[in-house]
Amino acid sequence: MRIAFLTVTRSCKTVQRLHQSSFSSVLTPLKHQRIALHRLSSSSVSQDEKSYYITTPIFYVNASPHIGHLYSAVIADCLHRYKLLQGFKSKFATGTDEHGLKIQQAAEAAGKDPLVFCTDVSERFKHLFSCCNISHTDFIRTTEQRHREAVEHLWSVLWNNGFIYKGSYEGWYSTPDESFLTASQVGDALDPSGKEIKVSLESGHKVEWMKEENYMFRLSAFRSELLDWLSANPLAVQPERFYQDVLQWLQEDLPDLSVSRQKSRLQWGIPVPGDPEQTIYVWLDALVNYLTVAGYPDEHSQWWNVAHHIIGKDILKFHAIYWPAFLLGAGLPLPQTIHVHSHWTVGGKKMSKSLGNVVDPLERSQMFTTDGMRYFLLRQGVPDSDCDYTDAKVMKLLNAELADSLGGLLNRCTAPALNPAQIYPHFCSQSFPSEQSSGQSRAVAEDYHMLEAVKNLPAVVEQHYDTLHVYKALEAIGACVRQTNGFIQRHKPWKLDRSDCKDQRWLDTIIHVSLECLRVYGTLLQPVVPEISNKLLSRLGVRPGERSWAALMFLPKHQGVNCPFEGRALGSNSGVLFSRLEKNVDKQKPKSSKKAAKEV
Ligand code: ME8
Repeated sequence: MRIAFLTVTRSCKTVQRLHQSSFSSVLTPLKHQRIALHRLSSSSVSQDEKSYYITTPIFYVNASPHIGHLYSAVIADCLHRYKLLQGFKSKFATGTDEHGLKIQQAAEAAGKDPLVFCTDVSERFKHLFSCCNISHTDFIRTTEQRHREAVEHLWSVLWNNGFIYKGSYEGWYSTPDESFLTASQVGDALDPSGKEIKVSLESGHKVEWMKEENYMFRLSAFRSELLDWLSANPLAVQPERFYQDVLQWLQEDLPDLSVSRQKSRLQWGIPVPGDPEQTIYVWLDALVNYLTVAGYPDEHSQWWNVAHHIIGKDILKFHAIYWPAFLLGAGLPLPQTIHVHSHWTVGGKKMSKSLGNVVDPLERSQMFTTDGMRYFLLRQGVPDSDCDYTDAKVMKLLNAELADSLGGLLNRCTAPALNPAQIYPHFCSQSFPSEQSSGQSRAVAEDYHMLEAVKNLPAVVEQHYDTLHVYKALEAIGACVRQTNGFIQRHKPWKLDRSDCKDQRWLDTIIHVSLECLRVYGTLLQPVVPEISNKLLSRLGVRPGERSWAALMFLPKHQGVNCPFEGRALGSNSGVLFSRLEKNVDKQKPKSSKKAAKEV
């Protein structure tokens, strides 16, 4: 790659909006200014610690959404709902990435006007997200005017700060990745017709040689600041293995980055302010979406200071190197966390149209229910490593954990045979004293272990939700659900003699404790399966204002505190919690839970 430095004077439309003087090459004072700003941003987090801003990547509109896209959205939605339950003010943004060569070519191939083409696919993403209860507070499209203004503004700040210069780029470009590559990132391959081609070693996509005059960003100037940022913030990129990847990349060549294309090649994008012959590089354009939603260039700090990105591993370099460098160049704070997740494969292979193995998330949500699909993705998806999708796995998991285990537990506690009055029964401290003792106690050591596990569960789940190891949170909840089922199984309340008042008190106590467990599970599961949790909590008679994290005190009677639910009527029965799925699931009628049918 060869970079020529040319001197350019130009006018910028948005420059007048800035109250900053223009720097050209004064990197050292700027570095201090930027680090000071970053410190300021870190300290301002504590001033406004009850705000949280979550983003997903904005998705390309060259093809319909697949389960990978839904996965990112579901992770973000789970985090957003969790923060709201904790009392945060949470902003949650997703959207579509609509500019660039890839979209221009896709619209051309479809014979459509690019904006019409983008609107059509963007609507498919919106529809999917609304069907899957993705509760985003903003859906951004990069073709919107508010975004164009934000991009133009950021460009002008970078220009004024001396980080963009006019030069020329010669090197490899991958249109499917919209990415520039160095020689070491490119390898040889054969296309389907046997022709020799060059491909990106990372994505496997075909690359082309390009040589163009365009604008360059001084990425090379930011290596040490990026390293400083990472070493001062070891949790900035999570999980750890991806943090290590970024550190590794920063040891390698970090050439300046081309940030525009000639208009003759790329028309579908935002023109460079003051130079309509150049179009802004789609990744610079796309990354700014996070600022646009935060309100940039107007007041944006309330949200921008508490930004957390969720991304797939494929776009880590753009988010953990280019994006922080752009932000540092513009004197803006860096994101708090970049949460990275791995990929879904299908049949052990990358999803692709040519292999015909793309899984349609809308169709699967209809087959397995929205909550079923959400639960599967979050229960089976592991951020650190790729996971393989099959319909059989979905059915097996949902039947075992939602229909049998959780649904079975609810059925047992609410079945008229055990709970004829349909209430949250009274707890008897003699039958189940807070300390394990002999006397009239009917509880055994395992029962106390279960109580301990459920009491600690909110803290365990909180820690896993915070680090987005949702599968571990669900694993912990699942283990407790099994323990509660074991508790009922052990004491067989259906065998108790209800004409004996001691037996009746013990029966009520078993049901009370089990309902208390279910209340905790229902509350903790809200971010993952909002509909099932709502059904569960409503059936228990837990009111909307009683479902927050703050209301999670488990078994208050054991702590000498009054239980507000005791004696309260259960909510109405609106059917099984989760219907068992059968083979040919879409053709089957729902069936009730196995355990419920067998044991109660
Ligand atoms: O890269 N498994 O958009 P994109 C899990 N527009 N997640 C997957 C996945 C898979 N197999 N495939 C995709 C772009 N994803 C840019 C982003 S952001 C400023 C611009 C998810 O449509 C994952 O989050 O190719 C990945 O990073 C994203 O979709 C890429 O979506």
